[in-house]
Parts: sequence; structure tokens; C-alpha cells
Amino acid sequence: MASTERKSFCRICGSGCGIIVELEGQQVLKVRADREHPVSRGYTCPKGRSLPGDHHREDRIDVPLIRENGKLRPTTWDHVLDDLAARLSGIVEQAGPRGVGTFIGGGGFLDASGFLSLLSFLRTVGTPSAYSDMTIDSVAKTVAAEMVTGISGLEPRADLNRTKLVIFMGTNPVISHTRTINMHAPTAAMRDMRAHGAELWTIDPRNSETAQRSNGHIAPRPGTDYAILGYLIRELLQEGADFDYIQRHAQGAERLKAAVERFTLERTAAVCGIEQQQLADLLSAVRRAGRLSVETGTGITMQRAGNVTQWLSLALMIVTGSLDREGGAWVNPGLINRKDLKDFPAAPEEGWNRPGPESRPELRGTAGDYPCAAIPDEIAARHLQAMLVFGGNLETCLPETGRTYEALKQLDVLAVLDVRHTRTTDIATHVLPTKDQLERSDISFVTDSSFPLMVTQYTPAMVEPLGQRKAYWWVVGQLGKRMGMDFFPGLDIETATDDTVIEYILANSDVDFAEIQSERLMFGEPVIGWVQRFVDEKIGGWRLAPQPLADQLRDLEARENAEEAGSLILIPRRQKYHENSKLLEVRDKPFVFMNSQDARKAGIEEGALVEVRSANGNVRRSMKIDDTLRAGCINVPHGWSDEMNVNRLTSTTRDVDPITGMLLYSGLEVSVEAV
Ligand SMILES: Nc1nc2c(c(=O)[nH]1)N[C@H]1C(S)=C(S)[C@@H](COP(=O)(O)OP(=O)(O)OC[C@H]3O[C@@H](n4cnc5c(=O)[nH]c(N)nc54)[C@H](O)[C@@H]3O)O[C@H]1N2
Ligand SMILES: Nc1nc2c(c(=O)[nH]1)N[C@H]1C(S)=C(S)[C@@H](COP(=O)(O)OP(=O)(O)OC[C@H]3O[C@@H](n4cnc5c(=O)[nH]c(N)nc54)[C@H](O)[C@@H]3O)O[C@H]1N2
Ligand code: SF4
Ligand SMILES: [Mo]
Repeated sequence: MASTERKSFCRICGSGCGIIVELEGQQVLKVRADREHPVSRGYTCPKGRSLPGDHHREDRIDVPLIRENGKLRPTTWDHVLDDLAARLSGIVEQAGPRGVGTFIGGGGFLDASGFLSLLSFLRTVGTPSAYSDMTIDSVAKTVAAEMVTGISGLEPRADLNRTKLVIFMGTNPVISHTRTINMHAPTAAMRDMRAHGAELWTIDPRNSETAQRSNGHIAPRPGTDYAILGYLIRELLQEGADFDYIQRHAQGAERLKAAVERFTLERTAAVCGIEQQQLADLLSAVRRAGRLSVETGTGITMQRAGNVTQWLSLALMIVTGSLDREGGAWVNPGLINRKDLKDFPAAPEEGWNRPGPESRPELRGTAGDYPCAAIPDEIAARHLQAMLVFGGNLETCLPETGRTYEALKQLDVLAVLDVRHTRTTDIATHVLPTKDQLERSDISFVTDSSFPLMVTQYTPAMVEPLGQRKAYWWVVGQLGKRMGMDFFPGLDIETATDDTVIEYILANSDVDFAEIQSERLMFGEPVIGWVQRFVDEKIGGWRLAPQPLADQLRDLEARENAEEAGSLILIPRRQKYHENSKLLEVRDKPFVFMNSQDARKAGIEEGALVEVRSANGNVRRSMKIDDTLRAGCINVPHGWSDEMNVNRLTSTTRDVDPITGMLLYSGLEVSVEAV
């Protein structure tokens, strides 16, 4: 049979790189980069190219499974849906809607009909028990933006070819392509920015792949980045800030000035464990550039000072007159949702947060989600009796694996929508096989606001679904019918197709389905200035010093004066060939990475089996020397299962952030010993 080639876009991560899929009938032979794709321009990472193996993987799920007499066994769609619907209805009746919770992870978020199904399910069932990977990833961004701008989850990014200075803090786009904003062909993008005269600085305790391609690199002690920002703001507020702009568009400048007063050159260098000259050089770069963009990642949002650092990164962009302005940082409102054209209320200075669920009210979540840290206690209290998992691997992503995994086993219903077997499907009561990315037509729905341009894209399905896999909308719609609920009002799920569901999603948007279906990509003009207008009109100017964050900054002072404990500090890091728990088989190995100085001190040879211990548990892996790490820091990358699961070290109760309920995934004290 002759092979054919079809265009699509990759959805392993949110970047949506253009790909060419080579097929022979239903066999996926090869995936390569689409040179004509106007956004990714011939780039893919190795994960995208490993899609064929992922699609035909042996441990895929292609028939529904149900647990009966303690064992998971294959069954029919009718049986699994009848049973699940009856149980969910029973729980809603007896425990109320909150008894049925949801979790959405990468496998739901990156499927347009998966995200739609989640929203419809939550709204129709009326349950507050919504959990997602946001509260184990980047919730500090959501909350700090609410407090400073009144808008949730704002993602400022460099105004591509005009910004003269980009500071990457706690993000390594060369490997990750970031998450909340996307950077395609990152190495080329950095080269282009430099060719346009931009200086790139990276602040990271590791001399990361991104740091190595930057003009400047500062490697502070983990969790002390806020002091660097405090120092820059302190100096600029004495000289060099855009004072005229601040007066017209911001409030609280005096309070901000007082809050950062302690960050003198001497003190900041000491707190961060860096040279004074490095700080002075960075300050000169900021003064030279005038406007700038600060891009943060999980190295910031997973640390103790996440909210404060996020706030000060916004404050630095505001005092330099850079936020939502040409040559600084702009905010993509999304081509489908067009947030800039919508009218919505501004969040108060305390943000939209609300008390956590009844068993953990101190875990103040955001408007949308309860913090994941609450899951085991909510199950133990029987407030949560069922959970529907929209493409997440709870065993690897949630904190404190032992306690969390045991709790999940106590659920009456753990229904998992996935494409392959995981430790999470192993303990499920119902496993619902959904179409993988090559089997469905799709649109970049929630991810379009993280693109570097105003653009959204569509792909048809490449192949027929394997086995009995179904689309999310079909699974959830059928469940709704059996529960007596209409999850998709106005859509006839008996006659719907993936395409009519996409049309349904686009019904309230300016993106025309027929047009995008034929064009594949649709562009809009980038909009700059919409956030600034919102802030001026709704809250009377940027809030430079929200009280809850100023309080957190003050409280951090006690740690700055404390003696260093001398233990090793665990910091996160993404590996090149796998995405969280996906594609582990491709090439990466579950190493513990250590600096050679630390290894020598601990008497550990490269390749030795080591045990990493925290106050919560231990992990065993083999050790690899990595001198890009600052001495004193170690990496135990996440995504791996069982005794190699780094979340055996993390906690659902210790060090949980009081504003966001975020866990400490970066900055945990650990010790390491050869086994
Ligand atoms: N200690 C520690 N913990 C962490 C992190 C860390 O750095 N350190 N990182 C955190 C972060 S940032 C995140 S985002 C989370 C990630 O947590 P998850 O969202 O759980 O991560 P993934 O491994 O991407 O899992 C997605 C699941 O979706 C499935 N899937 C893939 N494609 C499809 C599909 O097309 N349809 C369906 N239905 N399912 C699909 C996969 O098989 C997998 O089981 O982990 C968090 N946990
Ligand atoms: N290859 C690959 N790509 C991925 C993923 C993957 O698993 N593999 N996961 C995807 C997901 S879910 C997400 S959320 C994104 C995340 O994307 P990023 O946020 O860019 O994640 P990382 O690549 O881990 O980069 C985080 C950096 O923060 C640094 N860091 C750690 N602690 C600190 C600190 O205290 N201060 C500072 N300044 N830096 C610190 C680490 O050394 C690391 O270089 O990546 C996405 N892309
Ligand atoms: S960066 Fe890699 S994983 Fe992400 S969309 Fe592009 S090819 Fe896929
Ligand atoms: Mo993430």
C-alpha cells in the first residue's frame, strides 16, 4: 500500500507545532516537522516525532474496563456507562453534588472536546469539587495577576521582535517550551531575539540550556529570586523608573517602595548567595533596555516565595512602563475567547480566592479550583466519594504519593478517561478509553492564548480510532443521558461528530468553523493595551503592592536571617524526551542529578543507586553527575512511578502556601545516601 502524508499539529504539549503525519492505511509510520507551518516553521521537539510509537503503544487502552469483584476486566460501553451513571447519580443523591469531583490534566486540557466536557460536567452537576493540574503547577500566576491587575491568569510575554530585554526566571524553554506561554523552536527564537538587539538573561540555580544561550546568567540560591526583583525595583524607584507612567497608571508606589526597602545590593547578594557585580550588571541591562519582559516558570511557581516573586515580576514590568506596552510584554487574549472584548468583573485586591473544602478550609483556593492538596482529606472525610479524571496521571502528579494513592483507592468511584494504562488506571473502578490526538479532529481551544501570535488552528483526524475508543464529548454526553442531565444543551449527541462539536465550541466566537476547517490556521492582529485599559477603568490603575503579598514578603525576612541548614535542596527540572508521565520509554532515564562537589561530600560515585530522603519519604534511583547545577541543589525529575516517584518526597500538609494551596515542589530539604 502506498503511503500518504497529512498535515496536523502536535498536542503533546500546548505549543501545537505543525507536523506531517506519514501513514500507510491506519498505520502511522512517521511524524516530522511541517516546514510550511507559519508558527512553528519547521520545528518539532523529539516528543512530537515519537507520536507514531505512542499511538501504536502496547499498553494502550482501547476497550472500556470495569472493576468487578476486585478485578478490572474488559466490558462494553453500555455496561460501563450504565454502571458509572447509576453510581454517580446515587452519590449525588446521597452526598450532594460535591461528592462527585473532577480532575483535569494534560490529557484533557489539550483536547478541545475534553475541556468542553469538563466545563459542561461541572456546570450541570453543580459540584464545587473541581481539581486540576493548575494547583500543582502555576497557580501563583493566577493569583498574583488577580491581585495586581484584577484579571486571573494573565500571561505576559515578550513583544517578540521589539523587546530589548527578556529575563527568564525559573523556566527553561529550550527544553520545556514553557507551559503558560509557548515558545516554538526555542533556540532559533532566542537567536532571533538577540539578532533584533535584545539581551536575554536567565535566573536559574542551574546553568540550564536556556541560561547557556543567554547573555547573562545568575544562579541564586533556590527560592530567593524575589530578592533580585526587590533589588531592581528598589534601585529603579530611586532612579530610572517611568515615574510619569506610574503616576498615571499605578497605585501603591509608596507601599511598594517600603516593601522592597531592605533589598540593598549587599543584602540581596548575601541572601541569594551571588556576586554583587552580577546584580549591578543586571541592573545596568535593565536601565539600558528601558522596557523589558520577565517570563517565569515552574521554578518560580513551585517554590515557597512563588506568589511574591510573581508579584514582583509584574511590578518590575509596571515600574519600567513595560506591561502590556509595545517593546515590553503583551498579553494574548486568545483568538477564540477574545478576553479583550469581554466584559467581566475585576478581582478584588485579595484575589478571587475562597475557603478550601470543608476538611481543609485553610487551603484557600482560587475561584475555579480547590487545591489538589485537599484530595486525601476530602476522601477520608467522605466528602469526595467519586472522581472523574480527564486525562491525568494522579499517581505521578499529585503530592505525597503514599497517602494520596491510598486515599484514591478508598473512593467508591474512580473513573479515568485515558489512552494507556498507568498506575492511576490500575486502581480505577471504570476506565474509559478516549481517542488519542491522531484519532480526533481538534482545535487549539484553551491553548490559543499561550501562542506567541494571535492564532488558532484546526486539524482533522489522521486515522480511525483504535478499538472502541470514543471522543470525550461522546463519553460525557452518554453519561449525562443516563444521569438524566443534558451536558450539551442544543447539541444532539446521537448525531454529533467531532467536527460538529468543534462548531458548537466556536458558536460564540468570531472564529468561523467553515473557514478554519478549510484554512487550518486563522490569525488575528496582536492586541496591546487591553489589560492596561481594563486596569485603568476597573480598578483605577495597577495595584503595585497588594496587601496579602506585601505581608508574605515581610514574612520571608525571617528566613533570610536564618542559618543555612546545610541540607540539599530539591528543585524541579524537565527532561527532554518525556512530557510529565508520558513518553518515559523514549530515551530519558530516572536519574537523581547532583553536582560533583555534593556527590564527593556524600561519598557517592556516578551510577550508584542512591536514596533521597525528605521529611515525608524516600526515592531510589541511580545518580548522575550534573555540574550545571548550583552546588547544594539536586534534581529528581517527576513523571516516574513507584519507588522512583519524586512525589514520595512531597507533602499535602507541610509547607502548603496559605494563599493558593500550592505545594512545595521546589525548595524541599532532602538528604542523599548511597544504598
Ligand atoms: N514533584 C513534582 N510533581 C509534579 C511536577 C513537578 O515538577 N514536580 N509537575 C507538575 C505539573 S507542572 C503538572 S502539569 C502535572 C502533570 O500531571 P498530568 O496532567 O497528570 O501529566 P501527564 O503525564 O501529562 O498526564 C496526562 C495523562 O493524560 C494521558 N493522555 C495523553 N494523551 C491523552 C489523550 O489524548 N486523551 C486522554 N484522555 N488522555 C491522554 C496520559 O496517558 C497521562 O496518563 O504534574 C505535576 N506534578
Ligand atoms: N520536555 C518536557 N517539556 C515539558 C514538560 C516535560 O515534562 N518535559 N512538561 C510541561 C509542563 S506540564 C510544564 S508546566 C512546563 C514547565 O516549563 P518550565 O517552567 O520551563 O519548566 P522547567 O523546564 O523544569 O524549568 C524550570 C527551571 O526552574 C529552575 N528552578 C528551580 N528552582 C528554582 C528557583 O528557586 N529559582 C529559579 N530562578 N529557578 C528555579 C530549574 O533549574 C529549571 O531550569 O513544561 C512543559 N514542557
Ligand atoms: S514542542 Fe514538542 S511536544 Fe510540544 S507541540 Fe511541539 S513537537 Fe509537540
Ligand atoms: Mo505543568
